[in-house]
Formats: sequence, structure tokens, C-alpha cells
Amino acid sequence: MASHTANTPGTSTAINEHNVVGDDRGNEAGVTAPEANEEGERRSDAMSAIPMGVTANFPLDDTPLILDEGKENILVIGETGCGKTTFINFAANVELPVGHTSLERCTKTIQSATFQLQDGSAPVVLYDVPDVGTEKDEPGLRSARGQIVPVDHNQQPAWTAVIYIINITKKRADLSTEDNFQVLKDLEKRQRIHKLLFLVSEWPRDGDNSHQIASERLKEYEGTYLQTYLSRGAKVHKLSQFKLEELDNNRKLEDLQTNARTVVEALLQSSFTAKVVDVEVPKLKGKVRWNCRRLLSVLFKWLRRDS
Ligand SMILES: Nc1nc2c(ncn2[C@@H]2O[C@H](COP(=O)(O)OP(=O)(O)O)[C@@H](O)[C@H]2O)c(=O)[nH]1
Ligand SMILES: [Mg+2]
Repeated sequence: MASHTANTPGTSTAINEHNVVGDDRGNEAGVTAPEANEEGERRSDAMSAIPMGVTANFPLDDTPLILDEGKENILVIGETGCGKTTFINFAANVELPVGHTSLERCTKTIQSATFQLQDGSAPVVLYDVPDVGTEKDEPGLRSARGQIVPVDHNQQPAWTAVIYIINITKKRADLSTEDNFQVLKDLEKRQRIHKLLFLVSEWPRDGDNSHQIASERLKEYEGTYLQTYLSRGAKVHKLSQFKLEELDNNRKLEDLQTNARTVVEALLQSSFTAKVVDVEVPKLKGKVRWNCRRLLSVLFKWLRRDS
């Protein structure tokens, strides 16, 4: 079982080149099996019931992402440090580099991890994108925003679903909420979002001191920000906080991986209804109004003709 090291804060690693498929634009050159590792560091997944996924890397530039229509393409958004990469690493059993304990942004490209759920459905691709909400003015991120939010209705990408990760235990959650919701709103202006899941990461365990505080904050959050989405079928899922020492235990790691996959399954089984567009009833104006009045007065005259 190899993936626990990269999930540990402070052990950020370079992207495992051997596990990257396609060219440097991320255009697939066919999915390379993870066994294609030349240095004898074959990552055996024999110890895990969860097969390893395959990663790809896309530079930040002005070219829209080309998504494979035969796959479930899921966009993962949320502020830096909320746990996007950690979640993807668990769900896909890959080793994308996670952030440091400081909030330095670690994901400097768009990354993806492809894996197959047990149910034989289409392969799932989770896209790990830099925080284009909060840090939108940073060089490179403006174009990244263009890569994930299509400029017009017909343009790629067309995401199957969106996972919006919130870590309400972090102070930044409050600061970045509006900006990240704006990304969601912009996305919805351009394309229909069919499935939406809010993932609450690092959820404190029952009995922990912080559990009560987190529960109250989540309730507040749901009332303030999520209600409008929940009423349309968006889901909320909590991802239990892991203890680092437990990651040395394969059993615990597998539980975390299974939980992350459960989130993806719940998302894919959900459905999010289309936004209700306010239809403006056109006001009768000018000539139309004048003609209506005339018609009414003629009608009244005719009705009163005998009285
Ligand atoms: N101990 C612990 N650390 C976590 C948990 N979830 C995320 N982290 C850490 O939080 C940091 C930021 O996570 P990362 O996935 O890089 O966030 P991203 O910027 O959204 O991709 C990393 O150091 C993770 O290891 C958790 O449940 N428990
Ligand atoms: Mg990251």
C-alpha cells in the first residue's frame, strides 16, 4: 500500500511521472497501466482492495480542457487547503502531492485522477483544480478559471458533476465562501449542473471537543449558503477527520478510501434540478395597450346598447 505517504502533510512529493498519462497537455495517449514504472518501484496494489487510479496533468493556460465524453468528469473545487487533493488521493488511490501544513497553494496545474468504481459504470475522472475562487488574481489562475468555466454554452468543458469541498474548521472557509460560490454560479450560467455535492472535510469525530462547534457551524452554513442548492437536490456529505498516526495502519487507510468512493457513488446517483429562470412577463406597451382599450370600450358600448 503506497498512497499513505503522499497524504501526510509536509511530505509533499513531485508528481509521480510514472503514473502520469498522456502528453503534457493531459491529452490522453491511452491510459497507461500503473505497472509502467521503470525503476522497479512497482506500486503493487495487491494489499489493497482498492485498485490504483491513473493521474494526468494539465498546464494552466488559455486552452479549454478537452473532456472525454465517455467518462464521468467531476470537477472538484474549494479553497486552498480544504482537502481537495487529499480527497482525490483517497478516492482514486493515487499520490497527487498534497499541500503543506501552511496554506501555501500546492496545486499549480490542473491534475486529474481516473479510476473505476466497482459497479462497472463509466470510468470516473476527478479534476483537482487550483483555488480559482479566492486566489483568482494570481498570475495563471485567471486562465485556469477559463479552463474550468467555459466561456460560452457550447464550449468544453461539460462537467458531469461538481464536488465543492468546504472545511468549516478552517478560518479561511468564511473568507473564501463568496468567491467560491461565485465560481459555482458562473459555471451554472454556462452549463447545466446535473449533480452537485458539498463535501465537508475534516469532520471531527463524535466525542471530540470540536464536534459540537463544527455541527453548529455546518447548520449555520447550510442555512446561509447551501439551502438554495439543497432544495434543488444537492447533497451534503461529511468526510471524517483522519488521524495521521492511523494512516500507518492499512486497515484505516482502506476505510478512508472506501468512504471517499462512497461520496463519489452518492454524487453520481444524485440529481440536481435545473435553476428556475425568472421569466419576465412583457408589459403591454404603446399600440398594444391602446388597441386593448379600444376593444374594451367597443365591447362595453355594445353591451350597453339596449339598456
Ligand atoms: N490530519 C488530517 N489532515 C488532513 C485531513 N484532511 C486534509 N488534511 C491535510 O490538510 C492539508 C491540505 O490538504 P490538501 O488536500 O492539500 O488541500 P487542497 O489545497 O484543497 O488540495 C494537507 O496537509 C492534508 O494532509 C484530515 O482529515 N486529517
Ligand atoms: Mg491541492
